[in-house]
Amino acid sequence: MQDQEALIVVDVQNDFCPGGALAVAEGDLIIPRINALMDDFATVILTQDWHPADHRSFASQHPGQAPFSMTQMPYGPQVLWPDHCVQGTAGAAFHPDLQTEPAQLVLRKGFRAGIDSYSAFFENDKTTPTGLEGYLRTRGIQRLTFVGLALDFCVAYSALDAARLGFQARVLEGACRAIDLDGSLDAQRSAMQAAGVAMEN
Ligand code: VGL
Ligand code: ZN
Repeated sequence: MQDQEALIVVDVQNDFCPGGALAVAEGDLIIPRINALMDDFATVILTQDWHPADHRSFASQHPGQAPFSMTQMPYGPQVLWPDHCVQGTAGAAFHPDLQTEPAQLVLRKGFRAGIDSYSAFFENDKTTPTGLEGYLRTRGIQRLTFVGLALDFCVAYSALDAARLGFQARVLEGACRAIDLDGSLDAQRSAMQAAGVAMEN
């Protein structure tokens, strides 16, 4: 593939795979396909969810509130998650089967205690940038293919931001798996379609 294309592999980390703290069903099954896809792209980017132990998206930081319940943050509604992807822990490491050598950039996100970051482009306030847009633009990369975990959270938020920023965005659903919380999968699929994200298998 050409220089203007990149494969963005979202959060294929131990905590999002079976046995992990925020396991996504079949999260590990997508890894062989993702590894094979890497051969087709001149640029491979990995994202890594990377939270401090006291991250405000953790239900453990909100006494009395259960994991998967909703709370209000200064920047809007936020799902409260089980503690996951804590910086430096085994859960935050990439799954051992994921090929990491082809990656030219590893982008960490969610490292500020007070704000979550589903998207690879912006934190959940939708304004604080991660720097990925600048990286892609300065390299002349315009077409993005997204795969990874979870389809209805970090993959969807990233693809939606990509489309909003004017990138040509594509999601390979067969190389993703979803959390599917209260209809989030259907809602995010519709949102991506409406935004012009190409949904392929
Ligand atoms: C994710 C929930 C919390 C994801 C990350 O990678 O989709 N979901 N943190
Ligand atoms: Zn997270």
